[in-house]
Amino acid sequence: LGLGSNLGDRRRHLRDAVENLAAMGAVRVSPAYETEPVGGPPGQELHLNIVVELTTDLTARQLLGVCHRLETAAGRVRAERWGPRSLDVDILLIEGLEVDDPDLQVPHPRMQERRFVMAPLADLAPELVPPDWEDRAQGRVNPAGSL
Ligand code: X6L
Ligand code: MG
Ligand code: MG
Repeated sequence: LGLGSNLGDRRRHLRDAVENLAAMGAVRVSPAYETEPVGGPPGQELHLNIVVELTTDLTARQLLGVCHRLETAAGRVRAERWGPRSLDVDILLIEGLEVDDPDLQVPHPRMQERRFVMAPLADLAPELVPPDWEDRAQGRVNPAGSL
């Protein structure tokens, strides 16, 4: 899972989400990165991004529901597309599964273009990132310690 926040108490939103995910299964959490906004309207605050590995019996659909519930719990309001958000939780990869539905694509089709995804993913699961990912990813990121 890729998690990000650029509104309000970013660390708090990410920590609360990880705590809730830990009730769904075993979690491993990447270091945090402070990241330049990619896409979306100009003038946004920096994001705090992490990647979380969750070992769970949930289906992909159930997991998507959990992601949306966590966003709502963090007070996320749907305003402009790709605008500031208190919490974003995206499914990146599910071991042994591919999904290509309109509302759910796994693996996430654009994850390799985003440094804010690939940097924490490379820390957490280096076997999952291609050796040349740094050449293709966009957006500056800076290590921001652990959550
Ligand atoms: C052209 C058109 C090039 C659109 C890029 C890239 C759009 C990424 C949306 C794009 C384009 C996104 C985060 C973020 C967002 C985040 C950081 C998105 C969705 N979420 N930037 N931008 N961290 N640093 O979590 O990823 S909006
Ligand atoms: Mg996202
Ligand atoms: Mg999302």
